[in-house]
Amino acid sequence: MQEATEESALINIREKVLHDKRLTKEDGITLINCNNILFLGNLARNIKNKKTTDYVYFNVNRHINLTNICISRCKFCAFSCNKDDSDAYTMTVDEAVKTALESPKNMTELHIVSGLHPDKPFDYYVSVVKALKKELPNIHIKAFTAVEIDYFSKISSLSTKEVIQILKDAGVSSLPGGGAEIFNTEVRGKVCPRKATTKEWLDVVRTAHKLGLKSNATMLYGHIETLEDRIDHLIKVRELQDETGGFQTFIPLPFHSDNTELSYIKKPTAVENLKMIAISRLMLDNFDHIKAYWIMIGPKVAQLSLDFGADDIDGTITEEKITHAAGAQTDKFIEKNELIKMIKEMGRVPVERDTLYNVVRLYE
Ligand code: V47
Repeated sequence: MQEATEESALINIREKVLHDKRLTKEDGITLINCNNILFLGNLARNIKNKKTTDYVYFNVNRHINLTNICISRCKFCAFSCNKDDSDAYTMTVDEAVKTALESPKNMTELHIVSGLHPDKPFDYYVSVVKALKKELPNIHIKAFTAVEIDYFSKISSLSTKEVIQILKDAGVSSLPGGGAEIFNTEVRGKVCPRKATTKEWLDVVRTAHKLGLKSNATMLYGHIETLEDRIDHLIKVRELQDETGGFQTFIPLPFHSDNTELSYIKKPTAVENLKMIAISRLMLDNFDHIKAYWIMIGPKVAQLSLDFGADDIDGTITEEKITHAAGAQTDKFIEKNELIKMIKEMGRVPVERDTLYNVVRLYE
């Protein structure tokens, strides 16, 4: 009886999706409890194909983490440390520029996120951006999560709007999607009590979008949140996208627990990761792009996810620290040709993009 009810709920969901009707929270809960991953994959792939045809996007980018010293010390984070820890580091402006210059040929994007440093003033971050822009004027700087911007506002006594405007004038052209974690207040209070609240994260992003900066959104899943929390998170992101239209891509991030305070929790499985990609695609009907972050789900599952609704596999990265501190077994860097091969093997057309999804080159 229960099976028959579930089946009719899934048929109803399929009809809605195929007729471009928005899914409700209840639909989301049905999907996340559904173990028929081929059903989820088919439906999500259908939407991906409608939105971005055979194209699968990637870029040539480099991650830079200016400091790992962080006052937030979230329970899920293995990257952050205290000022007096032996592996603590903070780059000078010159070191940040030197790191950026050690980048792959034809790089189009620098992705910069850092810890919430107890002493560095907001001016330091502005100086880094200005120096990078001076040395690499054609590179798109995607920098600072909503959490960092909220923190800059608190340490500088400027409004978040002023902070964003100053960063934009210095050379920041979009925001990455990190720091969203999980929006459920109780869970957020347990895993990251000292960082921007859900409201603060959403407010900063809203302000950035209003100031003309695009951004991404993420969700960290597979820790202590419930399946319902995940669906609620997707709906909050969807509501803000209805309001601003400023999000480019959504990236579900599976929790890696090594060296964290939650190290007893096992990493989500491949099936769970594929399911989260598909459900993100189905719930986020107002997003053009869903990213399969190969660093966190692994290149093999990232490749499969192209049949589960993803249309972006991120970039070459060059040097990844956050997930590797938490036990990621993937490489820290991938060659562009490898990304192209992964996409082609799935019968798709690799599209090298810039951060704003302008086509740099098609590999047909
Ligand atoms: O904000 C931290 C998450 C995020 C762990 O915008 C962890 O294009 C798993 O946001 N296990 C940083 N995840 C990564 C990020 C990102 C990555 C790629 C592309 C983009 C984009 C954004 O990683 C953090 C946090 O949510 N995180 N610790 C961990 N142990």
